[in-house]
Amino acid sequence: MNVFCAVRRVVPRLAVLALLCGTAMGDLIYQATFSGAAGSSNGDAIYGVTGGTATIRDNGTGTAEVVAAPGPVAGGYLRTFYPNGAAAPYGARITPASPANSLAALFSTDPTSGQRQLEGGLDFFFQNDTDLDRGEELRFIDNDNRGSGGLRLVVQGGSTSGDLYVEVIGNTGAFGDGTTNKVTKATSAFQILANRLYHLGVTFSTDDATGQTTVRLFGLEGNRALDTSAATLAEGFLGSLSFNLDESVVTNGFISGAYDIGSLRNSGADKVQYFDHYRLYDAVPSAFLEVPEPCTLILTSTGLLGVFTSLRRRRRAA
Ligand SMILES: [Ca+2]
Ligand SMILES: [Ca+2]
Ligand SMILES: [Ca+2]
Repeated sequence: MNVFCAVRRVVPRLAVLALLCGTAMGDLIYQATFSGAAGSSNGDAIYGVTGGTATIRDNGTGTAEVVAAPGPVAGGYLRTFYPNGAAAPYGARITPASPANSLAALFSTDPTSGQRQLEGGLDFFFQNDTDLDRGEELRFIDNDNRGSGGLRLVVQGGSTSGDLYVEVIGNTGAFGDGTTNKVTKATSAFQILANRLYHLGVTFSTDDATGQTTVRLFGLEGNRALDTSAATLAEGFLGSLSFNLDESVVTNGFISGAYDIGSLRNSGADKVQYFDHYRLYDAVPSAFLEVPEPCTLILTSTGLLGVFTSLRRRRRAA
C-alpha cells in the first residue's frame, strides 16, 4: 500500500476526531498539568506546562510540591500544606510565554463598538482536606492590574456557609454604576466537602455591540467535563453576574505577567490542598473537559496517534 492510499484511509477518521476534539477545546493559551518538578524548593521548575513556564512557590514554613505519582485527577498534581499563621503563598508561580498566553489575553476592545471586552475562561481541579467552611480556606488566584488601569481577579471560597466566588474588581468608576467590586457567587447548594475532588471553571463573555460582560461559575464533583452552556446545578452551573466596563476608566484587563495559583492566604487553620490541570483560554470553550481529555483517550486507545505520527513522518520523508 502506498503512502497516498494510507492517507486516504485514515484522513476521514482523523477529520471526525478533529471535529470531536476541536470543538470543546476553545482557544487554550496556557496549561499546567503538573506531571512532575525539578525539585520541591521555591523556584524549582514544574513540568507538564504549555504556553509558558511554572515554578514552585513555597514561602518556607509549609510545603508546596508536585507529587509525580497519579493523584486525584491524572498524572502528578500540586500539593500544598499551608500551616496556620504562615505567610503566603504556597502553590505555583505561573509565567506566561507572552501576553498572548496570559490573563491579559482575555481583554480586548471591540473595533466596531469600542466596547471593552472580557472573553475566555479558566478551570482547575481542587481537593481540600476538610469541608470548605472557613474564610480564606480557598484563594486560588488573586492578581491586581488596577495600577495600570486594569482589573483585579480573585477566585476564592470559604466562609461559614462554604461560599465559592469570583470577584472582578476595578478602579473607581470601572463599572459605571458606582460599584468597584463585582462578585459572582455560587449557589449555597454547592458545597465543597472534605477529601472529594471538584472541577471548577469560570467563563467571561461579552456582547460585542452592548459591551455587557457575563461571568459564569461552574463546578461539579469528580473528574467530569463542565459544559459551559449548563443552566442547572445538576449540570454544573453555579452562578452568574453581568456588568459593563466603563471605557474611560478600564483601559486594561487582567495582568499580562507572572502570577500565583494555589493556596494564597492564611485561613486560621492548617490546610492540605490538591490542585491539578490549570487551564487558561482566550475564548469560551464549549466545555472544560475532564482529564485526560476524551480525544486523547480515543487517539491513544485506537492507536490512531501512532498511525498519524508515522504517516506524517513518511510524508515528510517523501
Ligand atoms: Ca496532573
Ligand atoms: Ca475546613
Ligand atoms: Ca462598556
